[in-house]
Amino acid sequence: MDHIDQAYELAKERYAAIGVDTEKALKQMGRVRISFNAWQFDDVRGFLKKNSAMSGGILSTGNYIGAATNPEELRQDADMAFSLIPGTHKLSLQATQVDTDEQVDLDDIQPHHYQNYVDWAKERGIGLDFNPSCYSHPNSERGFTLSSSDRGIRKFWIRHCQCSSLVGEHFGRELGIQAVTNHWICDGYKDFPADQFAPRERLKDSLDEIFHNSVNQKLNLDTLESKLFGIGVEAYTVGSHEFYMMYAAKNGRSLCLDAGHFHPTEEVANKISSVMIFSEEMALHVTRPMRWDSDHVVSFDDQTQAMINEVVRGGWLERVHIGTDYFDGSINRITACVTGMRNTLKALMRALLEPAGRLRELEMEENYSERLAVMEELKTFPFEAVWDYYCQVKGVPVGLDWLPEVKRYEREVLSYR
Ligand code: RNT
Ligand code: ZN
Repeated sequence: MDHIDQAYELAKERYAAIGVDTEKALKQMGRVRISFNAWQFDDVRGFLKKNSAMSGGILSTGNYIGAATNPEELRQDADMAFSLIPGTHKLSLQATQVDTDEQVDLDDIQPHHYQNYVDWAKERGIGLDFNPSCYSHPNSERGFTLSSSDRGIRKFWIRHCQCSSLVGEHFGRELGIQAVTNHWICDGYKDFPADQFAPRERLKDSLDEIFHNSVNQKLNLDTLESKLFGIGVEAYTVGSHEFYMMYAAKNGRSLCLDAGHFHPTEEVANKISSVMIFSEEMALHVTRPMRWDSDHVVSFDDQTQAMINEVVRGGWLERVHIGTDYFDGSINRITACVTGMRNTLKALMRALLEPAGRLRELEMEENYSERLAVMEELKTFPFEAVWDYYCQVKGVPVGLDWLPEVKRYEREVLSYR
């Protein structure tokens, strides 16, 4: 027995003593797919046109070598990164990451423009998610897309979102893994508006049109992502949390909660149960907001842990679609992917190792003293031995052993781009 097995056996006993079955947790772990945001690999640029300027409040900063400049490079990077992450996951694509020689604009994207990704994913058992890209385009330059006062612009983005859901549906059907198509728009005002109502009314009408002939939600779940503020839209964002919450409730749609899209002291973890009482499914964007919606690489931090804990405690691993959403161009982008994904999975591992039943009993008995004591003690339980063992069983490097692989890839591949 090597030391990883030994450490695992000891940890298994420690957990068994508080009523936690580590073997069961490992099995559950293996069934969960986390959706990685492909836009970490290309700095949210996409492949529609060369050197397009970024607008719409999302911007990846930094100029570390090796950003993916075409779909092949992107898939190569994803292959590299996924080989260092335990389990089989999903890749979430932006509409701008088209893979075609055809001249195509966003209002005319078709499933076949993404077929190479489907073939790639199928071979590997990977799932695919999709995102309309309502930003960095001449039709978003004036700051409004689905809520624009210009009927032509609105129409363009309505068609884009309709096409996007169809691409998602194609992914779901082809891969046999439900896709999530997440709709987010950048619309808003830098300074205080005189009319907060009209843009929201237009957004509502646009959404009604998009979902009029809704795609099969079992194949593709459409989610709506709110936001509080962004660069250039500090005063007013059309698609606010309240707006989408009401829209989703009234129309039977699903929400996506992004950890960076609320007041910095608000806790997204605290919102999940409220949504899940009324909604069959929802999505999460796991990210790290530093002082604002900065989209830093996911850290193994309290906010992430709290969100994942909620999903596990509620028993919603099948109904809450967990995805990452961050972009950092100042470091090796493979390192960014692996670190953020492994951190999300560590949080999942730790959440699955909670003595959930016991904690709930204590709560029912109003024994809050013991609840606190147990929760605090758990923080130093040997979860890491179970995690290491999981990595070993899944055939990926344990601990920091994945770093030399990324260095080699940087030397042999990224440095030639
Ligand atoms: C932006 C949203 C959205 C984007 C991606 C690129 O604030 O979080 O999810 O990050 O669509
Ligand atoms: Zn997001």
